[in-house]
Amino acid sequence: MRIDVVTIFPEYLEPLNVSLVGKARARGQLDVHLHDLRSWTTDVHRTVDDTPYGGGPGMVMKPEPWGAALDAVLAEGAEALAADGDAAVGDAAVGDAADGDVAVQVPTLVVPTPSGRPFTQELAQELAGRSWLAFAPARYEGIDRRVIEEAATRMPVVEASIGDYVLAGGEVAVLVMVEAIARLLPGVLGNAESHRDDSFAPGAMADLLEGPVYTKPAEWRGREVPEVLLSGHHGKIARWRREQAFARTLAHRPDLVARWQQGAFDKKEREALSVLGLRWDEEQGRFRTTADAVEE
Ligand code: JBQ
Repeated sequence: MRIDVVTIFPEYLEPLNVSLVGKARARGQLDVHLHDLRSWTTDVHRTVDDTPYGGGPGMVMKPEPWGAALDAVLAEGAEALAADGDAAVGDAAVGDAADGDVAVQVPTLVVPTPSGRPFTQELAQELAGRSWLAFAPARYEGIDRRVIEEAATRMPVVEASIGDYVLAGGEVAVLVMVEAIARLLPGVLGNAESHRDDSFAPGAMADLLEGPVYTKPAEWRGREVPEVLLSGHHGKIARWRREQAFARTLAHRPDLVARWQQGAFDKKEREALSVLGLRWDEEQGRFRTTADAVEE
């Protein structure tokens, strides 16, 4: 996968050289290119922002540097990927190739913004299936809207948010997204790790947080590892872990509990849910807690 990032703080993306993403780069599974947005400014002050039309606080990123940057990234990346002979597995271009019968590749443009769609595991999986991503993290109050609109006529654009809190800019959101995407690429995760049990991965563990984990020693500062984990009884261990996961999800993410369907649980699990105060409400089609009943 090729990844381009255009930013006014390329040094903020240094962590991409480290750990899982860094190793994937070193192995050639990930080809990351960082670009300084200011290299596409034309004034002596290298200005990238200006005051918002209509008034209001803060500054808005000017369209011209972003337009020139995206033009350059598109041209550079398309040339590199064509030279690689990668075109056959590329993403669909929004138009036809101008020359020859090989489609010109375009990236999927990912714009981190608090007003984007939620960046979920599902979106990470979708983006992990593309061969080329370009990220456009903004500082200040965001990028002039016309940049996004024009880009969308030339390539797929995804505006996404990593969560409901305020960041100073999109660079950290890029780090989050790239890590979530990179670990899904074939061969990036080692054998020891796997996607199977990820809390949010579709499949067995979907909508369920993972419970507590323990390692040696069996006693530490007077605290013992739960006995069941030392029992060697695999059935009991699996059930205990599932019950812990239920309790933790109820405590931290009642919104996930609201998505649970009764049919997903066997008799013993329903009993465990009942012990946690979770009862199936036939009329509402969802689990209700004792607290729900008190609210009404
Ligand atoms: C976010 F994606 C961005 C970009 C800039 C600021 C942000 N703040 C909160 N959540 O995902 C975000």
